[in-house]
Amino acid sequence: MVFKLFGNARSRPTLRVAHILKEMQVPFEFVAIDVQGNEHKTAEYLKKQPFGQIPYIDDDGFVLFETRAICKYIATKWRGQGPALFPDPSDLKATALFDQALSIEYSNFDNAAVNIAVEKVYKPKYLNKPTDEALVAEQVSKLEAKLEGYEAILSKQKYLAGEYVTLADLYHITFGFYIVEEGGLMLFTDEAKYPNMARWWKDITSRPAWLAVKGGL
Ligand SMILES: N[C@@H](CCC(=O)N[C@@H](CS)C(=O)NCC(=O)O)C(=O)O
Repeated sequence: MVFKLFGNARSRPTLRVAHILKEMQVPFEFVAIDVQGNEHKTAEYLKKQPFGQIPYIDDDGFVLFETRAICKYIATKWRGQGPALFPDPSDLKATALFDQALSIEYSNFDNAAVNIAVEKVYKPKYLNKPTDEALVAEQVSKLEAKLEGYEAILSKQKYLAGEYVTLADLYHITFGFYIVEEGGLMLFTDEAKYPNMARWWKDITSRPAWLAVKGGL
């Protein structure tokens, strides 16, 4: 049975999974969930995703939610078909550095990036609600306080876990893209301030697999 991705055609978490499917060259069927009609809050849907969020996947009856877990599953199952997006698990130190990079994204980037994306893009564009500029300023300074750390790492190596791109780098695209391309904020694309982060951002966002899905499914 074909791999199914249930979500929304323009939702960033859905596109995170679609991106990794493209990276790993996995054919899939996209199944649209009626988010406007609250399909993701129905009893039927909650059996698949108990938190009422999109996306989830069904791989021949195997149901999984949480995008980071889904992406790791895809990158593991089809390892060898596409780029190796995480180190060989038998390499203890490379795996530890990969876990560190994953934690960097989740601890230092995700929360502020989601909040900025919601305020700058999601509310005005999709909910017809005004942006809370004070909240944006607070979240931007929270994120900016972390960018020197990124710059320090990326001045010594090409990617967050070392010399090869991993899932940890690619997870940043999900909400980083909203901030930069739709929200119009420079932050980590400012070449004068963060030359290595800007170089890294350009690299990860020009991958053909991302370009294939970034406009939606
Ligand atoms: N941690 C989840 C986050 C998914 C997520 O934020 N989904 C949003 C769509 S952009 C959602 O379903 N929001 C509806 C809600 O939380 O009620 C993941 O990575 O899968």
